[in-house]
Amino acid sequence: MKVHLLNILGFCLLCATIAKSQKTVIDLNQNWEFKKQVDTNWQAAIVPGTVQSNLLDLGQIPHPHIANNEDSIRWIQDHQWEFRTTFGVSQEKINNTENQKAILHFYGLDTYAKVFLNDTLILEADNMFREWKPDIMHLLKLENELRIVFTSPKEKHRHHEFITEKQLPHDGAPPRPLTRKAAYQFGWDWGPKIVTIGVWRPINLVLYEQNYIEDVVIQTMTANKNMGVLKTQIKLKENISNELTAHVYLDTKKVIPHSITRQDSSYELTITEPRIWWPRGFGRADLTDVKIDLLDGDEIIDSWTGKTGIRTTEIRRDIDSIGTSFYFKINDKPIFCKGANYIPQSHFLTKVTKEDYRRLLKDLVAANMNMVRVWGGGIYEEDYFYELCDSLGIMVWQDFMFANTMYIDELNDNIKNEIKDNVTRLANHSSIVHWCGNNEVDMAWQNWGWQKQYEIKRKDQKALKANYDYLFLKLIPTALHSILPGVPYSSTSPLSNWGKIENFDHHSMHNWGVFHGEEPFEEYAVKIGRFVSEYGFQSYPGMASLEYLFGDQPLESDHPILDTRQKSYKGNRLIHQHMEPYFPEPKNIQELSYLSQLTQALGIKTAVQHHRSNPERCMGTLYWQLNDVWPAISWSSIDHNGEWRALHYHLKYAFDDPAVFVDTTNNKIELVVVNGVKKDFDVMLEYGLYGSELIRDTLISNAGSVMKIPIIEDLPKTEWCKIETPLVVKWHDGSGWQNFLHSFVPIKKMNLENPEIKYEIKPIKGVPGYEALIFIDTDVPTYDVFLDNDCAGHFSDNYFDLIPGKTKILTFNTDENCSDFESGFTILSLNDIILRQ
Ligand code: BMA
Repeated sequence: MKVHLLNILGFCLLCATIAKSQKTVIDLNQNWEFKKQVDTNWQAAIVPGTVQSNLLDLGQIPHPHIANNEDSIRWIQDHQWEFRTTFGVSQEKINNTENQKAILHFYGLDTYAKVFLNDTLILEADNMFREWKPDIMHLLKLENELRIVFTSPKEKHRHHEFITEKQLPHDGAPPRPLTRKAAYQFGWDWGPKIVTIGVWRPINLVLYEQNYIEDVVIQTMTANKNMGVLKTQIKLKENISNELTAHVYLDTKKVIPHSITRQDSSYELTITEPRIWWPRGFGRADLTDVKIDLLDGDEIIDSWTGKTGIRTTEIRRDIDSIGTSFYFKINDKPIFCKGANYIPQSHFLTKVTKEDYRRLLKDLVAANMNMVRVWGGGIYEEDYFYELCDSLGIMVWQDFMFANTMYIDELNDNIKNEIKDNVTRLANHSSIVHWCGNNEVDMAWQNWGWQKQYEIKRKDQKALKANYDYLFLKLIPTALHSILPGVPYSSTSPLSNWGKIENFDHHSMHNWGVFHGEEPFEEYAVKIGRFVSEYGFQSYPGMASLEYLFGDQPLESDHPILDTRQKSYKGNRLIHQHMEPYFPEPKNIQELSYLSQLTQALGIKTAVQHHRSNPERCMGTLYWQLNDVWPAISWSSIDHNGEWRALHYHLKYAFDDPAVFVDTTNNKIELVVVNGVKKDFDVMLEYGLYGSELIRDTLISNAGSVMKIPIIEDLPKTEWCKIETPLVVKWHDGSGWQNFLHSFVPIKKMNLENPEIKYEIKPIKGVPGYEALIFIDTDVPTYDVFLDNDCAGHFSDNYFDLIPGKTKILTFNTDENCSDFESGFTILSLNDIILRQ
C-alpha cells in the first residue's frame, strides 16, 4: 500500500505556517480502507465511520430503516473487522528525536479495538466513550501504516461468566451491561438492534516539541452583575522543568499573567461587570471568548481558545412543607425547566450532520422549551450539540451513560477514566447545569423484580447493589467533582418512583403511570411530581415516515411491517385504548397517524398544563421523548425525518409564556394564565361559548405567575359537563392573537358541523427552495386542522383550531424546489373525520 502523497504535502504545508516550537495537528481521517477480518479484499472506507455506515455507503447492505431490513444487517455485528490507512511524516520530524514527541489522538473507537502502528500494538481500546492518546514517537517512520482490528462485543464477552452462567438485567442483547458502549444500540423500546463497529470519532496525529495545553476547565464560582470569579484549571500534556507563563484573554482583553510551575495548575480570575449567561426567558445567553497563550519566556509555545458562559448553577433538594424539593437555581434564581428527553439521532452516528443538530435544537426552542435531557442510554454528545445549547440558552441535564441495568465492578477503572474524559471535554459548556448518574437503574432494581426475572443469586445481588452504591454515590460524583467541584449532581433519574401517590411529593420523578401503568390522561392532573424528568405517550409517525418505512409494501394500518416499528412490550393496544374516549376509530392508516398524534398531544399537553400551573410544587417538566432514532411508533414529538408531530405543535402553545389553558379539574371552569419567564405581559383575553358574545378581559401576567380566572360561574358541573357548544378562547400578549376551542364533552360526541374551509396561497420565495404564506378561513368551529403537502417542508403551525371570522395566517417553507405546492396541498380536520363515520 502506498503512502498518500497528499498527506505528506498537507503536512509540509502545515509545517511551513507554524512556528517551530508549536504543536502540529495532522488529521488522519483520509485514505482509509476496511474489510471483514477473514476476507482479503480491502474496500475504501469513510472515517470517522463504522462498518455499518460504510457498507451502507457502498450499497452493500439494505437500509435498515426500510421494511424488515433491520434483521438482514444483524450479521455485521457478529464479525471481526479491520480498518487501515497510511500517512507520511517529514524527515525533519523523525530525525529530531531528542525533543520531538508524538501521540495519536483517538477521539472515539467503537469499541473493542487493537490498534497497530507499523505492525506494533500501540493500544487496546475497550470503551466507546473514552479518548485514547498513545505515545508513538518511537515508532514513527517516513511512511506509516495505522491498522485497527475490531472485535465484536458478542465475541469479546462470549466466555464471560455473566454470559455463560448468569445474567445481568438486559432489555436488549445480553452483552450490553458488560460493555461501555451506547446502550440503545442493543435494542430499546423505540429503536432497532444495530450494534455498530468502527471509528466513530476522528483520529489526529499530534507532533510537539516541549509541551502543550491539553485541557482547560473554566468554572464560574461567582456571577453577578458586579463581579464574576472564574476558576481556571490548565493541564499541560507534559511535566515541566522550567517555569512557564499563561496569558489569559477574556473577550480579547488581557488578564493578569499567571505563572505555571506544575503540569496541573489552577487559579482564579476576577472580572468586573461580567456579561452573565442566562437560560432562555431569563436574559441573554452571553458567552465570553477565552484565549490562553502558553509562553516559555517570550515565546508562545501553545494557544488554547474557547468560550465560557459566566453563570452559577445549583440544585435544591430541601425538605419543605410538601416533601422534598428538586429544582435548579441559575445565578441564584429558581428556574422552571420545560423541555424534553433527547435520544441519539441515529445508529449511524457519523452521518448526523451539524445541520441535523441545528434543526433539532431550533425545533426545541421553537416549541418554547429551555431544557433538554441527554438520556443515559445514548452517548455523550458531540461538542457541537453543547455549543448550540450554550448559544441558544438551552439548559442541559446531562446523564452519565448508564441505563436500565446493573454494572459489575470489573468495569470501575474503565468507568473512572470515562467520567474524567467526558467531564473534562464538556466542562466548559455553560448549558450543562446538572449531571446525573444514570437512567432508572436504582428505581428498576428496587421495583421491577429484576432479581427474580434474571434469577440473580443473593450473593450476586448483594455485590451488584454494593457496586451500584460505590459507582453512583462515590466513584462518579468524586470524579466529577474533582474536575468541577460542587456542580449539581444527582445519582439517578428518577429519585422517586411513580407507584405510590405520596412519592410524588419528593425528588425527581418519571411518571409512567400513564402508559406503563395504563392510567387515563386525567391522572396527569392529579399526580404532579416535584420535577418530572420523564412522562410520555406514543403515537404513529407522520405519513412521510410511514411511506418511507413501508418501502414498496401497501400502506395498510394492519400490515405486519408496522410490528417492526412497535418495540414496546405494550404493543399498539394502549394507543387505541387512550384514543377511544375522545376520538373516533381510525378508518385507514392516515387517520390512524393523525388521530394517534392528537391522542398523544392531548395527553402530554394535559401533563404540561398541570406541571406548569403548580410551580409551588413542580419546577420541571421534561416529556419523553423529543426525537426518534428511526421512523417508528414511539413517544417522540418529532419524527426521524424532522417532521413535527401534532404534539410538537401543541407543545409550542403549552410551553409558551404566557400560556393559556382551560382547567376543569376543580369542578369549576377556569382559565389559567401561566408565565414562567422573567417578563411581565399585558394580556387581552376573549372567551365564551361559541355563538354568544365573548367576554373581554385584560390583565397583567407577571413574571413567574400563575393566574386563575373563573369563567361560566353560573352553571354547576352537572350542567356544564354536558355542553356541546365549544368554548372559544382567544388571547393576545403583544405578539398577535392566538386561539383554541375547548370541548366539555369528548370531542367525538360533539355535534360538529361540516366546515367549508377556504384558503389562499401566496408564494413569497421561489427556486431554490419554496416559501408561501397561507390564509385559511372556516365557516364553523373546526378542530385540529391538519395541513399537508407532497413536498417535505415545514408549516409554521398545524393541528390548530379554526374559528369563523378569524383568518389564520401561517407559512410553509422548504429548501426543496416545490413548484407544485398548490396542487399537493391538502387539508384535513377532526370535523371531517368525525362526520365521515
Ligand atoms: C423511560 C426511558 C426509556 C424508555 C422510556 C419508554 O423509562 O428511560 O428507557 O424508552 O421510558 O418506555
